[in-house]
Amino acid sequence: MDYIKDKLITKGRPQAEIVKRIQKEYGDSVIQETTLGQVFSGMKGVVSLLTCTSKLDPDEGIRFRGYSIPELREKLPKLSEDGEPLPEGLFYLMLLGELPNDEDVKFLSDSWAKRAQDIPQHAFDVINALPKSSHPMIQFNSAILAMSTESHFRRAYLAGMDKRDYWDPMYEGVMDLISRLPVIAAYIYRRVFHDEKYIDPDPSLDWAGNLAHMMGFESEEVKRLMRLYMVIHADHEGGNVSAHATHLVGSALSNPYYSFSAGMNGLAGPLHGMANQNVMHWLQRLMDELGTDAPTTEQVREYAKATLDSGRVIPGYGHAVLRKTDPRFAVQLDFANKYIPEAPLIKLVKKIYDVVPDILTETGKVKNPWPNVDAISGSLLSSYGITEYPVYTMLFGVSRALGVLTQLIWDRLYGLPIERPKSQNLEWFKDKVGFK
Ligand code: AMX
Repeated sequence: MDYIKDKLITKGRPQAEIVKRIQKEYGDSVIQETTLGQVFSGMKGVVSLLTCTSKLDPDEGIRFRGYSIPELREKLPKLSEDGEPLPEGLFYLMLLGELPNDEDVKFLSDSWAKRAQDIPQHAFDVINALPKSSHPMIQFNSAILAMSTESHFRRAYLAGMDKRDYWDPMYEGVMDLISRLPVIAAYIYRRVFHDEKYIDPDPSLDWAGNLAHMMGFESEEVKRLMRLYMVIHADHEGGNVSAHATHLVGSALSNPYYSFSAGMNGLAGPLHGMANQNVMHWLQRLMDELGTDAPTTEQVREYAKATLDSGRVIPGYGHAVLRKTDPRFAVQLDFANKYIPEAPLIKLVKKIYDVVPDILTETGKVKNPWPNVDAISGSLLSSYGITEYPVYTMLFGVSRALGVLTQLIWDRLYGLPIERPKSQNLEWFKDKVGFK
């Protein structure tokens, strides 16, 4: 019996009623004015989405259902005292809005391990049909789309389902999809980088620990890192590209596989999730050009300036919302300082942190000169032996599923309609502001 599902509908029904009532009774209330600048800068700050899983404060960073990352590290269940929180616990928190206990987390670990056993063979065939040289995100997303043949939602919709029940097959599909992503990701990793020497899942392991195991990493240290990585990348409010794309496509009642695939296409962009891979290329080029992994401050400054002068961005720095150092960067730095302070890549990350914010500030246009999550995540993975940069965004994607797919269930619980903002041509904007 899936008691989580029972809890979800018990909490979800009254919330859905509020959504319906607030729209009916307060639908004409003005909540915000929008400037042309906001529209032309990518709708920054325009409140237009209803999201319950997490909230991003520009100065403080992300909170998941009210809990900051340091609080989650303290309050979510772990496997051992010095371990990191289990992503299963974060999923439970985002889904139900309450902290889980050890049994809740164990229930999810077991349930996901079981659901992961039924991946259709054609998902692997689709991966195998692609050249190994194709980016892991191409292989990952192709497999996600291929698995949509299994969609509960699609079947139930075709059979004729009551609107109020949409959340139910959505929940089932989301649980299947989340459970299967680590298997798919590890398969791609072993296919591309380890001569197709695949490793079977171990159903006794937790979700993130199993991912490390299937990738070929058996040490508790790597499993601990994987749990941290999976927790901190899970969600970042509703308006970021991967979350918004998943939500938008889901609003057409596309099944969770189609919806999540849309999100992953967005995550693969260099300004979003692909930044973690690009940071590594940027660091690698720096080390290659200078012939050292310990450059001087002056050398880093020159290298960063040359990047800006050639019209490129410094990957891993800046953010559309954040205006301070990303707490997801800070927690990884804290982890690295605790366990691997002498790792050359970590020392390099710190040197760059000392130098780059000032250089970005000097440009006079970068709104946030501070590091984001991607400035360190690849260096951390690499220092632990996961040295293949192209898989970093895929690992980000496995984690991001937790948040955006939880929200997708809530979208259907809330009964949200198809999304359809208004667009206008340039003439309209010119007229509107009296452009001369
Ligand atoms: N290096 C150089 N220039 C930067 C910069 C950076 N790291 N961050 C911002 N800028 C530039 C912008 O390109 C823009 O230049 P323009 O006016 O000539 O077009 C100007 O500064 C103003 O941009 P902004 O308002 O500060 O940022 P934004 O909201 O438009 O973009 C982001 C945000 C993250 C795309 C941008 O900071 C960036 O490109 N960073 C590098 C890529 C990166 O790390 N992305 C990962 C973000 C986190 C994630 O999603 N995983």
